[in-house]
Amino acid sequence: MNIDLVNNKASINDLVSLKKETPVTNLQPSSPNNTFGDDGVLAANLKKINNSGSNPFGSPPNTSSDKSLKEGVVKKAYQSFAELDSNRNGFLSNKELINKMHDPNVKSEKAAVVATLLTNETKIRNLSNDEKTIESSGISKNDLIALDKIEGQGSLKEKVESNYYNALYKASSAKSYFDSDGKLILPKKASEISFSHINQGGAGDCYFLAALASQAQRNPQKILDMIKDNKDGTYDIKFSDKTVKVKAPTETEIGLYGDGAGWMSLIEKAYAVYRNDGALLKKDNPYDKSGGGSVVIGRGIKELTGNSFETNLLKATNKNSTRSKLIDAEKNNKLMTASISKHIVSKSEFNLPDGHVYTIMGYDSQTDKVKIRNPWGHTEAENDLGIARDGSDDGVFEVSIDEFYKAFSMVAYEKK
Ligand SMILES: [Ca+2]
Ligand SMILES: [Ca+2]
Ligand SMILES: [Ca+2]
Repeated sequence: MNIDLVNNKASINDLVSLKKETPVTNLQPSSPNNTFGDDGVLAANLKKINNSGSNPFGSPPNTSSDKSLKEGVVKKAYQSFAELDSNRNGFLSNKELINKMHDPNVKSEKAAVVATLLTNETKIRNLSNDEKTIESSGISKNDLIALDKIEGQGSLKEKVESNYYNALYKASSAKSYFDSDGKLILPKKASEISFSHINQGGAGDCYFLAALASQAQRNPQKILDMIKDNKDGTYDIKFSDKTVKVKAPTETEIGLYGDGAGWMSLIEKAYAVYRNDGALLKKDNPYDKSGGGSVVIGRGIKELTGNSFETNLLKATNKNSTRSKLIDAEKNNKLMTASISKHIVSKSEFNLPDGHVYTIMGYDSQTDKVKIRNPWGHTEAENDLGIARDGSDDGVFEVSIDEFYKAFSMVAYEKK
């Protein structure tokens, strides 16, 4: 891959390969008690301080000049600073960035800057000591200057750069989701909906998207039926027990979260609002509330269909019983998902991401193989060389029933 970061030039091919090489980490909070995600309680407390909106110093921090900044992502962020700092206090707070995320007029490179700063906000704001106590007010210009000076492989700056190009690639692709008037293009018939439109991004909603892909494969009409265009820029999205109203996803949201088609990003956005509405502690960014991972494997099935589900721990289920349940589910168009929750933060057999939920696409009794799809839309069973065994890293892959038992932990079947 040849990305000229100095002159900030990258071809679409480079961006495609970068996107593939740098998947957003989707590992889920592993403990059922950890309702708020990894840093939930601390983040909530920090947010309270943050939202008070004032700089404890009362004035913006002193800033050295940006002349030393190299051409690149950090400089772009620096140059957007005044525009992003809505209250002009010298700090880009989480809330300011989230407001920009919701703004449909923030597009392309600016959307990618907002997405990147949101992803790395906590780490960047700690780079320069601008505040008397903790660095809670947000990202300062000095933080960005400090970030620009960091070099090296695996460094925060490198991560920021890869996040930026990933978000820019996705935001650029998202232009095709809208017509020339800027209106979201939605499928008119079920045949225009495909599971391959679902690529998970930075939200921890694998269990929902895995079920959504199952629905897209088995009952695409049900997905069409979920969406009502109110013709006023809002959409009603119907889940099994509640309908939520949302605006079309913005380029920043698509840069950060799921992509692949407009309908997919719209439903994911609605799902974030749906989850956040019922949350104990509401977040400014509803997408933050979607975590839960492999411990809530069947949840997406229920939220989409209204039907309950059966979960089987593979270790405690014999293979013939699993075979017949897979056959029955496929025959009766029941949604199916499978989870890996073995080592949680490492990888499972065949290098499959752990702490993650997948779609079961089907079972072939002739070959005794289970067909699976990773909701990321990439990263699948690999050979010893780390290459997709079927030669195409599109997230869809087959495993023998023995391999299925080795790699996966649990299966959820819709009950109907
Ligand atoms: Ca500010
Ligand atoms: Ca700081
Ligand atoms: Ca494949």
